Amino acid sequence: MLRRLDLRDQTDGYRDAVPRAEVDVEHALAAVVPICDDVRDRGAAAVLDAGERFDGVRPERLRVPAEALEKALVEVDPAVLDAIDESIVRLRLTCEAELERSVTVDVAPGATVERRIVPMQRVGLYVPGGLAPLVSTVIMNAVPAQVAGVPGIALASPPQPEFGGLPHPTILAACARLGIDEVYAAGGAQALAMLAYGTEENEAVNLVTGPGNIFVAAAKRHLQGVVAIDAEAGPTEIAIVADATADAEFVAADLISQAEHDPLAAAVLVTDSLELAAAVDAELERQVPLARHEERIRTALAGQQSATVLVRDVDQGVDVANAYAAEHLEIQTADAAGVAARIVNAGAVFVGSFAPVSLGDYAAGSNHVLPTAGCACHSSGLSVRAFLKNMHVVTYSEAALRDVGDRVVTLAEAEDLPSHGAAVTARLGRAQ
Ligand code: HSO
Ligand code: ZN
Repeated sequence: MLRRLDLRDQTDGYRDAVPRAEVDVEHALAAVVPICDDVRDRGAAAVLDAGERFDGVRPERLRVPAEALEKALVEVDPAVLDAIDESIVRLRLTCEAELERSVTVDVAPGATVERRIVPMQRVGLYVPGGLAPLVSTVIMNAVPAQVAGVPGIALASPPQPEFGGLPHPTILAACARLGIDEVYAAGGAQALAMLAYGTEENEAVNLVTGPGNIFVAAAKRHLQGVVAIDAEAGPTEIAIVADATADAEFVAADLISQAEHDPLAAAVLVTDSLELAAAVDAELERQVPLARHEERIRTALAGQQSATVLVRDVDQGVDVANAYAAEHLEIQTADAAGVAARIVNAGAVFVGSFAPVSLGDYAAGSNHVLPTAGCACHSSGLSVRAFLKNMHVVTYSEAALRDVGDRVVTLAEAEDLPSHGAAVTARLGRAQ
């Protein structure tokens, strides 16, 4: 099911050799820009019109009424609620530990610079509806925002025809559980534009986060500048570095788990063991027909973005994995922790046989909103940090300014900006 890519003789150039999906965000921009412009110009009506066109339903209002959130909470399966709660608790623990604190530095006597950490004031969280109601994505977006202390959190998710134009009830239940009451029934590019520009029904936000399809990614690219964005998420990816010690059944199950997301999802096995590669193939043949979303999975595994990459040894496997910079990387080798320590490019790393990616998707305590398409070489997954800004707060006494004033004047002169220096001498002159 997986094509083979033999890199055993190759010693460099892995970045170009690894399998990649061709995702043409630029092309999607052509479709997305008029939608965004329409929302900017006509507000809520444009969001509702686009929803009717793309989601097949026109809710009465964009804002989900409080009663609908309460109703979803009561109606959702208690076992789902319990799992949501556990997921929240674990992620919150991680987020609280990651929360950066403000620091004040005494630069000189009477001179301090504080690095003050402040939360974004309003953020928009996007939760796709698409092929699956991603209730876990509500948690992954909302918990870091809440731990960061963001006072205004809005969430948008597509209206669903089978639920009377509301977002999926499990998504609403998760919002209610998290205490998020500003929820909008809006999806795709129109939702992003709604959050970015604001409409008569909603106030604009400063940052939009969350995954989505190619149109959501294109909308993020277009709206960047109007709002900050976390990253342009592409189709999900799993790479597994595995040697002969790996369990083929686990490896195959994990590849299938992410292929289940999307026909464009990428599943990449990197191994130095021909025996393991063959055993994983056999396991895929056995497991894929048993999967509920068999067709989607088959398409993803057969796609050019998926492959078994043969390497000489685990060392080369590490180099290939770092070049690929997978959204999710599993290490299923002897001394998995030692191998994982050498990984520098991945959205998240899952170490050993008992940390499958789907654990991280739901309840590991890690975040599942992660950089895709090789962006893990420069970007990080969603975390509290995305919702925080740091601001230098400068406090100098008169004596402290006097102490360094000459230097300021000298540098201002050197830059031919004497009025800069004059702002200092005005103070020092008068004080004497
Ligand atoms: N693997 C996806 C997230 C997800 N999986 C949500 C299941 N639900 C991207 O990290
Ligand atoms: Zn997943």
